[in-house]
Amino acid sequence: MKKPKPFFEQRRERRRVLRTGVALAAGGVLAGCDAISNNDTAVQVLKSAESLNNGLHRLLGRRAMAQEFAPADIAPRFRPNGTSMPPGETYAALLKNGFADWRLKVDGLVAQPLELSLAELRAMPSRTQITRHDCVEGWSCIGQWKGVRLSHLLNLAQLKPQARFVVFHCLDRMDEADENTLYYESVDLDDAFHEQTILAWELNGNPVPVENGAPLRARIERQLGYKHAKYVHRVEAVADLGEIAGGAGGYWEDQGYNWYAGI
Ligand SMILES: Nc1nc2c(c(=O)[nH]1)N[C@H]1C(S)=C(S)[C@@H](COP(=O)(O)O)O[C@H]1N2
Ligand SMILES: [Mo]
Repeated sequence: MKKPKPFFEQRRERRRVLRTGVALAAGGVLAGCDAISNNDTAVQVLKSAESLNNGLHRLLGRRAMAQEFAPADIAPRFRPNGTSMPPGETYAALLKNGFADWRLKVDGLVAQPLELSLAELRAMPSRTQITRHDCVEGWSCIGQWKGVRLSHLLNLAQLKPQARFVVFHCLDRMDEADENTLYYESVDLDDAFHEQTILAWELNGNPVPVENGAPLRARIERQLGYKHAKYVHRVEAVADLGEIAGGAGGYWEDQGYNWYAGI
């Protein structure tokens, strides 16, 4: 059996844990949450701070991190799937001038709607992560993504209390002949505020290629591939999903896929 640690050492350790918990609670930061989830004291501290920080409440839900990989694991080419070039004039025009006229809207149930250029998004604090993408069709691919945390945008826009989901509206039509088949996706606030949920503008050190969702695509690392909306141009906060398109919360969900595709 292991010898118990002297009392002063235990106390020092406990103080350190408490401090970490308080810092996390104050900042609403999730880094290292995996490590603290096993610690009752830290979890207690986090819980007591809920009333102070509403955003943190949601983080206590499904906050475990997806595995991150080393640069050596990055695939030479990130295999594209689904749309690889959105059809139509609108996207062609945006692409032609390097997305200078492109804007991301953040609206719906928010107090402060946002409209942001690519340059403005790039100037925001960013997160870089090397993760594995898992498609339901049975393939995986590892890539490095850089972008703004969705939580950062939602905090700027200030979600209204009724907001329960975040919808990603995309620029690509799935059926070229049918105007009403725009790709879209949605997540709940657990995934929206997850540390690794980002809107990425960079893949493997370069601007996101057209085939992978230029200029901006979602990374929802705890979910299967089809949740990772490409060509995102609008983020909408809603109370329920029933009014949007087929009502199931996403293009593939409207065709029968599961809305919750957690991995
Ligand atoms: N807008 C849009 N997003 C999309 C798709 C799509 O066709 N259009 N395909 C989805 C599927 S099924 C997968 S596996 C991934 C593929 O991303 P990739 O092309 O970067 O590999 O994007 C997802 N997001
Ligand atoms: Mo997929």
